[in-house]
Amino acid sequence: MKNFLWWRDGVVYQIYPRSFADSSGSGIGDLNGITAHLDYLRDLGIDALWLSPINPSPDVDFGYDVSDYNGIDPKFGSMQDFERLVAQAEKRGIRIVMDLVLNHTSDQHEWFRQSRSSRDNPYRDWYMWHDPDEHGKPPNNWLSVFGGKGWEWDEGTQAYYYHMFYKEQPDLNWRNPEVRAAMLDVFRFWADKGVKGFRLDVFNVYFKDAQLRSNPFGEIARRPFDSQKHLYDYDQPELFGALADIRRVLDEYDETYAVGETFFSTPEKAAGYCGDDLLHATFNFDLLESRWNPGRYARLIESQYKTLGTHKWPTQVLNNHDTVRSATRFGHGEDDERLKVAAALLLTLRGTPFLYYGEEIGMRDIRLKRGQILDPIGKRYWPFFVGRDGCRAPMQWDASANAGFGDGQPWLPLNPDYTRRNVQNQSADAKSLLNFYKRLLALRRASAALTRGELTLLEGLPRDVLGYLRSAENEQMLVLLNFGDANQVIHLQASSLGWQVCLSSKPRIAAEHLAANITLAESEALILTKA
Ligand code: TEU
Repeated sequence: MKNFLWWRDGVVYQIYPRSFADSSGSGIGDLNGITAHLDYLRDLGIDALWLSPINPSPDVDFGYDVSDYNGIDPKFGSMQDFERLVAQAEKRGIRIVMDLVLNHTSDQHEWFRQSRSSRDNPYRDWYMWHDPDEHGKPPNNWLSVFGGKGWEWDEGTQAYYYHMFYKEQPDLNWRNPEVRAAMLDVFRFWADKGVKGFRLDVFNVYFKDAQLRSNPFGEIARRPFDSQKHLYDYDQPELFGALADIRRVLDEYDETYAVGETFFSTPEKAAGYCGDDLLHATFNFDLLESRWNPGRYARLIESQYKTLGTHKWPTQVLNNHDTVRSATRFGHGEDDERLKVAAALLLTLRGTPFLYYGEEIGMRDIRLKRGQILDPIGKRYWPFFVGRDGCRAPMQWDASANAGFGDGQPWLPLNPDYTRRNVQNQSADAKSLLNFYKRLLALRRASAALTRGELTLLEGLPRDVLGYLRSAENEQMLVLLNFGDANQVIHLQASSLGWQVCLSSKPRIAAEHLAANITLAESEALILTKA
């Protein structure tokens, strides 16, 4: 395809490094494990790998508590291993996207150790410290997302510090110019190593209200954090300046991209953070949060288009490391037919698709007993919320011991279905979900319409069917997705005759010409092209 721009036309694959492949026998996945599977990823047809954090971390939040931004955690390997991964990936046309967690550090980061050591330490103002009021209370009512108050008392210096997540994840003070400068250096450090993209963890939380005003209360919610209206602890106007600084650094490099994880924001605000001098894109979790309902998807697609306009580029996500897997949400027992429909949706909408490891083989969540839960929010909120371990189980490569993940006892239990559901079995089965993903990815890669084309929703389809047209540069693709469990007849209008089959999740002859009436099988994903 002409003018291929990787972050617009390509597909990103998220790896949770602990869980992908373990080359050392430690039970924890590592960088050399990823490098060993690069041919698999190339053959799958992806363009970039987003690695969940690989910086040194005490793992209170499994890597999302960073203790050194310019290092590699030894459990994942060395800097040489990382450089080899970047080089080997590049040879296969795969870019590396780093996950930068810049809202907070670990409490073990040297900056925070210094900061808490005394009130006059040069790093003191790098974090959000505040004196107690006359009753010994913190300055406002802000809460931690992960439970309890946002302010933690520090005995040593007799002051509070703020943490939006765990108390071991103190928030940086982005109003301090030294902090901002240090953060820009983190981007430069990794971009100099050949990293082509950055996923910014909860970037819209970097700035909090300068006056530290209390949030008003909203509706009662099970999780206390959700019962406040978050007017003051995120989405503050100063953020725009910081994003512009980040973008200026990225623009010093070639095709270097940033996608922000907008945390509990509105689609309008998320769109507002994208632009030629801001972020390239922000995540949209519409698909991930939506029910299995074509009407609902149609409305989401429409509203995405409306909020982003034609210039800002969407993202599409069905899975990530924080959410119950789509296969668990939509899968019919062992059946993967619905997952093929979901895959076709993800990979034919306008926007950059993000896959999550194991999605391509329909990995289901693992179920843990209470005592096996490792995610601290699962421990804290069980049984209302069991945490995020379920979607983080080891990748299922084959039917051998430990599913081919590695020689050591894996850090989380395997899904026992790995003896049947694995990469090796699905590679050998022409009808598998994995092979459907591969065909979709190959089709998408060759098609300007499916990547950067305009999207028009089709009207008047049966209730269970979602259909849309993608068109670009004299190429037209028609996507018909049957979400239901019964056949559906689609009447194409005379003007739209002349379509032929490009790809289907059901047995059909490629290039078969279709009549005015098309019968879609139950859970069929059908992609047609204008003959
Ligand atoms: O996630 C933001 C976040 O806190 C939610 O997605 C959260 O997981 C969900 O609300 C559960 O209730 C990012 C990371 O993706 C997540 O893994 C980190 O734990 C978090 O930030 C803190 O860095």
